Amino acid sequence: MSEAYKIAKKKYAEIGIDTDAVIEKLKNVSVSMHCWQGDDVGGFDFDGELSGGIQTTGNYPGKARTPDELMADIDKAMSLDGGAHKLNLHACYAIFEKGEWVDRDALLPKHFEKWVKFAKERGMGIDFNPTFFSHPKANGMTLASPDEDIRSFWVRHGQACLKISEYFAEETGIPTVMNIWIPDGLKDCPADRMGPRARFVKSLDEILSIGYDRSKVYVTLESKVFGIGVESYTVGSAEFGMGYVLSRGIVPLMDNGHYHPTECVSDKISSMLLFAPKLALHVTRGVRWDSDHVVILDDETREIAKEIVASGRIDDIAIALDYFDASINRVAAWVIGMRNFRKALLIAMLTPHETLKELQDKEDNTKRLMLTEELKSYPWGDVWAEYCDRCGVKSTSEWYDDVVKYEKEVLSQRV
Ligand code: RNT
Ligand code: ZN
Repeated sequence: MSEAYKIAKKKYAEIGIDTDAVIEKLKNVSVSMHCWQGDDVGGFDFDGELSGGIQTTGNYPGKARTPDELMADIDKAMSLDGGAHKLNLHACYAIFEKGEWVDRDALLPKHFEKWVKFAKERGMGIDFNPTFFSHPKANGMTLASPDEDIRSFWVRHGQACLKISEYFAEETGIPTVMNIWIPDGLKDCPADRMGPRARFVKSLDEILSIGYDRSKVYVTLESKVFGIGVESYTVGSAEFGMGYVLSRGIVPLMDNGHYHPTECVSDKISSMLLFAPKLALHVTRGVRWDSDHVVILDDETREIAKEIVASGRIDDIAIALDYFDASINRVAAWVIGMRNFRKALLIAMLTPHETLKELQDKEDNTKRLMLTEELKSYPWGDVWAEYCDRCGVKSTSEWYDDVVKYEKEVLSQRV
């Protein structure tokens, strides 16, 4: 235990915070790591461009090209972020035997056997996402399509994914979050806004109608404000998402890159928690038109973490990361984002929320503001260093040396 930690521990004890207890709590918070940062959302089932209004820019060398490469990169990244993890997969990451291939509406649990083995060996659960983009049938709308062949194809895909999600939960013994996000929308002003949304409701109902074990699979629906090429109208808007999930008893998923720039997910969490028993988050960083930059330790990231912790409902919130940057070392991108969100959670756990709440309720807003600002220079960095130590990971940028070595020995060989 470092001298610096001992001093920090004392300082936090003075405001009623037990840093040892915080460290233990933080270790157990599971962050779902998105496999798609490792290969620019490429997947293994189709060669072709990423579609659906999302885009990965950059061509930093070393992208994972095969399941084995992606698994090795995931291992490397997870080993540099102390604490519990889940693995977040997309359906397009199905692994086929040589010569075998099935379309997305025919995917089976066996196409994910290798992922299950990978997760089980590491004691992790798996989260899952049907892939309603980067596919020949995803050039226009998917679950909201006016073309019945296309719409029903995607409904079958959603149903197949529900069964695969159940398989993940059964195999790992940990519930699976299955997140539905569709890119459906229109570039220009719609003549009919209601029709596609009504079809989306119908499709979602059809997916859920096959029945599934709600204690094992949490189906979430992710809304969005717009995407590239669908600037004027997004079928799965925020109001659509909220209405659907609350009426069907499924779980809302908020991605903080999916709202107008002055809207904050941190302000939405408490409202959602008052009406939904569970909540899921995609933690990301929006920059202008892009919703998927690497998570940094900015004010909104900290505020989201604060709301999660202060709500007292952290166990009801599924935390996942969602970004993809191909312009920097992809493993480092994962690690930077994961460590930043964990730091944000740590800072939130080191905050005397009860004291601050009391001040707010007493309307002593001056003292509340003073204390909030003073806390910003409390020695959370020393607690972070101790946390990393206890998790067996490096606390400073030294972890980066590992990534540089990995780049030299592994990533740079991928040519
Ligand atoms: C897209 C959504 C969605 C995707 C992933 C790949 O805007 O955020 O969550 O990023 O499914
Ligand atoms: Zn997302």
